[in-house]
Order: sequence, then structure tokens, then C-alpha cells
Amino acid sequence: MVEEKIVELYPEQEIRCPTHLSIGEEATAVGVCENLRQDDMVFGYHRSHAHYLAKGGNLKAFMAELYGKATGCSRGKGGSMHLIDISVNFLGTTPILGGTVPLAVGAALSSQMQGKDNIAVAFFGDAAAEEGIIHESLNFASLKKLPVLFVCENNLYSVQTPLSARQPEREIYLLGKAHAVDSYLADGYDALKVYEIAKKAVEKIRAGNGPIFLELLTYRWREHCGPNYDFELGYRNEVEFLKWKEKDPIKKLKEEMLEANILSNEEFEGMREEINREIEDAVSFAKDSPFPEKDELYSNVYSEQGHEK
Ligand SMILES: Cc1ncc(C[n+]2csc(CCOP(=O)(O)OP(=O)(O)O)c2C)c(N)n1
Repeated sequence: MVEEKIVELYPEQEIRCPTHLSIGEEATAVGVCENLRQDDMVFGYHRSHAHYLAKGGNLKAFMAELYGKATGCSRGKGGSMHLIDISVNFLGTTPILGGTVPLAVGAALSSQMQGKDNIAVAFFGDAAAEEGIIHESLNFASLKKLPVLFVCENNLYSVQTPLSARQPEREIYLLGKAHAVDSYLADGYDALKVYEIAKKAVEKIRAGNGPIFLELLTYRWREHCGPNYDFELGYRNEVEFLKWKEKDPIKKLKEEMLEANILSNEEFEGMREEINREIEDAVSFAKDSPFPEKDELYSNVYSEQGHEK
């Protein structure tokens, strides 16, 4: 719903950062993060609005960040692809493919060295799995039995290039096995299945058994970057999209909850209204917030000597 609002607002051209929407990919973020504690540490990538929100990130600060405002979670200097909320241990996103994966491994090493039982989670896409750093990260995490969960969200495309044109015919989760990491493949369009497999993985990792790699099959509905559909580009077609849309993970979860009598239609509509109100508040907050002052330009920027200016 947050991203559907972004779709509506983007043409106003007040949100000036590129945005990579994960409409259609909700179940992976929610299914994994529902199993995490506040002190567990999450790292994401360029398509991480859902990870930020599912880890408990602040919606107002998120929206303000998209508008480049001083009240944003990255003080208005990061935008959609550089989200951080230290208060909930959402420790950051960057658009450099694979870039945050070794950071998650480092965070897990720090947790292990301090004798803590919090874990780190690294979300990344199928194209990021083609980066060498993924192997270095898996190797080191496996060697040291680090408490880290690798989550590869396989949505089949790298911008406009399909998986079949980029990787040999083998499942991505096998890359984890090659480094002696327990690795599993699951349906990322089934929120409950993601929840169950992530629950087992998190428990095992927390108990000190080393890292786990999950490949979750999913599908992005909108264009790679931006609010539109992109079927006219020809790299995929609407028939394929409609097949995935039919399996809409949110619709599926709602139906399962209605059937199990743990949710009524009235409650569902009530939730929608409440969330809509929260979103409207967050948009007003973002629009009414000031831009950063000019002298903020150099704060948190490191000089050549490595000292903060
Ligand atoms: C190291 C690096 N190489 C190339 C790019 C350009 N690039 C940006 S997004 C993208 C595709 C990302 O695909 P994936 O990792 O599967 O995530 P998705 O966008 O599908 O969610 C590429 C190649 C980049 N950002 N970083």
C-alpha cells in the first residue's frame, strides 16, 4: 500500500530519487522479518522499502527520505536506495549489487565475537548472486560459522535481462551448498511458507549452527526502476505477469486467514483504513518537512584523512 501511494505521487515530481518498487515481492520481506528480534541486524539493497518497513523502520522518516527532507531516515541525503534506521537495527541499503552482503557478515562476526545471540540478515537479488563478493561472504561465514542468514530474492530479472541469459541452468541456492552452507529453495509467493522456512533458519542460526542460505522465488510487477508497468519493452510479457499476479501473495494470505477464521472481511477493511491513514500522515509529514540546510552538505562525509568533517 505504501508503494501504491508512491506510484500515485511519483508523477508530481516531488520525489526526485530513483525508486525500485517491490510490489509483488511483499511475502519475502514480511515472512523473513516476522521472525526477527529488534536486535537482529538487517541489510538490504536498492529494492528495500519492504525490508525497511518489515523490520520496523519508521514510515514517516521513510517517506521524508524519499522527498529528500531533513527529517528523513538518512537526513534527506540518501533517498530510496540508502535507507537506515539504527533504532531497529535496519543497518542499511546500497545500490551496489552485493555491497551490503559482506557488511552483514561483518555484523555477524561482531555479534559472535561479543558472545551475543543476535543474528544478521542479508537480502539481495538474483543478479547480486553473480557478484564475486557473494562467494567471499559465504566462504568466510561458513568457515567461522557466523550467525548470518543470506536471503536471495530471485525475481528472474536483472533490469531487463532474464536469468536464463545470465546464469547456467542450476538453482542459485546451490551456490550456498558449494560453500558448505545449509541452503534451501522456497516459494517466495507464499507468505506462510516463507515464514516457516525462515523461522527454522533463524532458530538454527541463533543456536550457533552457522549461516543459512535461502533462495526465495518471487516476481516484481512494475518496471525495474520507477512506478510504471513495462511490458511494451519486450523483455517480458503481460501473460507472464498475469500468471504471477493471479498468485498475489497478499490475496493468498488474506484468503488463508479468512478460511482459518482468524480474520474477517471487516477486520481486513479496518486494517486497510488504518494503514491508509498512517500513509496519509507520513506523506503530509514528508511534504511539510524542511529540506536539509546547506551546511549539512559535508556532515557525515569523510575527508581524505578519514576524519569526519
Ligand atoms: C556492482 C553493480 N553492477 C551493476 C549494477 C547495475 N544494476 C543496478 S540494478 C541491477 C540489477 C539488479 O538485479 P537483482 O540483483 O536481481 O535485483 P532486482 O533489481 O531484480 O530486485 C544492475 C545490474 C550495480 N548497481 N552494481
